[in-house]
Amino acid sequence: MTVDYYLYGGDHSLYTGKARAYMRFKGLNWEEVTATRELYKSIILPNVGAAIVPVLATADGRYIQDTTDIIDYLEAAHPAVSVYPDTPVQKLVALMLELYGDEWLVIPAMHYRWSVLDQQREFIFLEFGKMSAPDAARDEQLRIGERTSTMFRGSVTALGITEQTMPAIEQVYLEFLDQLDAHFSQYDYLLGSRPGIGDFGLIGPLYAHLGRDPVPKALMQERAPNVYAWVQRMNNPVPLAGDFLADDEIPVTLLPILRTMCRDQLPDVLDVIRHNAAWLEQNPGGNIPRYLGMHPFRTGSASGERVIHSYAQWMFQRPWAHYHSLAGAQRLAADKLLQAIGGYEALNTDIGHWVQRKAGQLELVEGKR
Ligand SMILES: N[C@@H](CCC(=O)N[C@@H](CS)C(=O)NCC(=O)O)C(=O)O
Repeated sequence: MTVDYYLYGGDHSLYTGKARAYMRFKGLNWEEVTATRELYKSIILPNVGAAIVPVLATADGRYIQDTTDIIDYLEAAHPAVSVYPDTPVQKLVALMLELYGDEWLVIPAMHYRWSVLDQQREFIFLEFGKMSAPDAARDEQLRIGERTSTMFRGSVTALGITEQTMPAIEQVYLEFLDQLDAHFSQYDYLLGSRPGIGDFGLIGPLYAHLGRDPVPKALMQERAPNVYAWVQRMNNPVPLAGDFLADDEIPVTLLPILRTMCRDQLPDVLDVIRHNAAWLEQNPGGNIPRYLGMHPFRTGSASGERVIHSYAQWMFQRPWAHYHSLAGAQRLAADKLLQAIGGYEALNTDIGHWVQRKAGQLELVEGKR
């Protein structure tokens, strides 16, 4: 291995964009490898237990899936210039925004890829085709892309994207773009001049889909040029540069974004936790299925049904555990922020059944806090 790490992924893959931006910022000695059909068979499936990207391969033969685990593994190996703020409230906000990017902004990302497919069909199918079969002819790639994207295309309804919810999904996304644009007109990154874990969470949906697919990219360039400029900075960072704001400051420009997250996403996550707990009580010691049916959700003024994604609990446990590790003045500062954004109750909800990831599979299992 001439490099320290390989990252198997793809240009149009949401989560590859998160890991890529992180690895560039850390200035690591690594290479990105397109996850072709052959690599899915020979490397990804046998080592990860599922057909999923991105996957990090290390020089000592480890394969790590899940961008959060990839980032935490690399942070431990390369601690200089951490992407985790070390002050209490900034760390809480960064972890919450990672959760928002990873698990909620997937909704507008998938909407603006698949609901407007008639306006960007060739681009999208070609992207999928090029990844599976980089050496095939263009027509063949289009055919392959149409086939290999079927699962993603078909997941739109499960994500809650329907004729009823689409107007609200768009409205909430446009408000988000305006709010984030106002923020990035003043700051290079979410919490200062250094990208943190929250920025890496947001870049997933905001690059591969919303900042790259033709229709939403044009929308972002037109409506939120400062967000588009941040997408470019995230993809071409000055490695290891910058600082988080002094004195644990949270820019007020982030508050409306955090409020929307608490209003829309946190009720969904708390319900996921209830479903995971009920499942574990019925199936002690089992592997929690990735999807546990459908449940009601709300976004903006719309309500609908979406899949119960058991994994969301694992992501939520990160800000939750951080918050519950705080005491004294630090806890009070976090409480003040949570009260201001409507997240106090959610972060103070007890988690009866802790979950954890297990190597070689995507299904969570019950774990110890
Ligand atoms: N939480 C995972 C999500 C990865 C993920 O969903 N990757 C997509 C492509 S961007 C995929 O391969 N999905 C296939 C699947 O979920 O089965 C991470 O952070 O890596």
